[in-house]
Amino acid sequence: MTKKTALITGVTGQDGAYLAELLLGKGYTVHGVKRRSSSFNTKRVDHLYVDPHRKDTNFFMHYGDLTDSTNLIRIVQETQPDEIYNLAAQSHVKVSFETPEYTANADGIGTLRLLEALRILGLEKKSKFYQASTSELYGAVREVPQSETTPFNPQSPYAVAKLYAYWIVANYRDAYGIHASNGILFNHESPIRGETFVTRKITRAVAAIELGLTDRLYLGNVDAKRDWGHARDYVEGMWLMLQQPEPDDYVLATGEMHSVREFVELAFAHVGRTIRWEGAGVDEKGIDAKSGATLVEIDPEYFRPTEVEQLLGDPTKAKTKLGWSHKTGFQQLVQEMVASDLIEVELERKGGVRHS
Ligand code: NDP
Ligand code: GDR
Repeated sequence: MTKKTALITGVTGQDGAYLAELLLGKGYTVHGVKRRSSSFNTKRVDHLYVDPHRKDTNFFMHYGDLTDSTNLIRIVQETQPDEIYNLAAQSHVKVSFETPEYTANADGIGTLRLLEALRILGLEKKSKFYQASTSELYGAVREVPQSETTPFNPQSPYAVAKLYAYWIVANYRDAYGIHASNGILFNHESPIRGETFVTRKITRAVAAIELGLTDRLYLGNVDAKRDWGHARDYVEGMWLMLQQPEPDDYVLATGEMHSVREFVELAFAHVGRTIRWEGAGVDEKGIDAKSGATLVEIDPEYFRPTEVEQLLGDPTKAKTKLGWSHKTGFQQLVQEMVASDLIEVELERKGGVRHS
């Protein structure tokens, strides 16, 4: 059998790194799109990259940007992928309120640019397409839990941009017969999660507090609830979607929901600390039950103009049709992230703590 070729946009992100590793393990040739940056941005995939002068490498990177059509067309032409995974995005919900136009351009129109590249190059029947859709589409939820048939009600410029991407993928599937699927993924995390997302921000702070590098963690809405899984499990689901004879849309989730508050409590519990909550609203504090020290404070700076209060996925369709289900539970996820950050923060000790 000939080797399959995959193209991953957003290869330098959390999911890109896990997916590249998964596909290389399956014997794929993997091409990743990375953005030009004035500083190094390939930390998550450096371990996969070998000198391109060596003949045995299966992993290649190309400079590119979802806001640049001609460059996307050139990369798709050069790589002739069997599978395209469109993971690139301005993926931070709060940041999307500050950069709404850029977010629409990269996350919404960027998806159209890639689909058009397929059409322009006549690859509609060759290249299967995965779109990184999101549970944020459900926004102010209209039913609990959310499945593939739950109506969307987006609550941020990010979610609205992703709504465009979701529908343009569905439209190009119907109009041009492209094998294009939306993975509607609920939050998934890992030790390489971006440091400004709440889970990683918490586990880094727990490690920094434990190592005496900082004394407290500032958070926004600690009552928000999410369905948190592990990125390692979710990239498996992405791949499975493109192995199906027919394209379709699938929810990937754990079917379990926890609050940010619970995440904080569990993360501190892994270093032997019990959090007691005192006060209310912006004056609420998380206190170390033993020492009485304030470890968590609320900073309204982290509130969003419109918030998504709760998300809970129903992964029944993925289970039935793809044979997919999550393997890593909530406890294990939090434990793995705290353990990893204790090591990482210790290594960074010399350079000080980065606040996200
Ligand atoms: P990350 O933020 O970790 O990674 C995003 C990637 O996109 C990075 O490689 C980033 O490059 C790249 N990127 C950003 N803007 C552009 C651009 N204009 N052109 C090219 N590349 C760009 O996200 P995740 O890995 O967590 O998520 C992957 C995808 O899945 C995203 O589309 C996200 O919106 C979506 N998603 C994520 C979920 C999650 O819980 N993680 C859940 C549901 C959907 P750089 O490294 O240079 O910043
Ligand atoms: P989310 O993830 O918005 O769900 O989007 P994030 O971790 O940013 O927020 C989750 C919830 O925690 C609350 N929160 C805070 N969030 C951040 N970032 N920082 C804080 O200090 C803080 N305090 C409380 C938020 O208000 C929110 O309710 C992620 C991204 O990966 C998207 O790209 C993806 O589409 C969705 O998950 C599914």
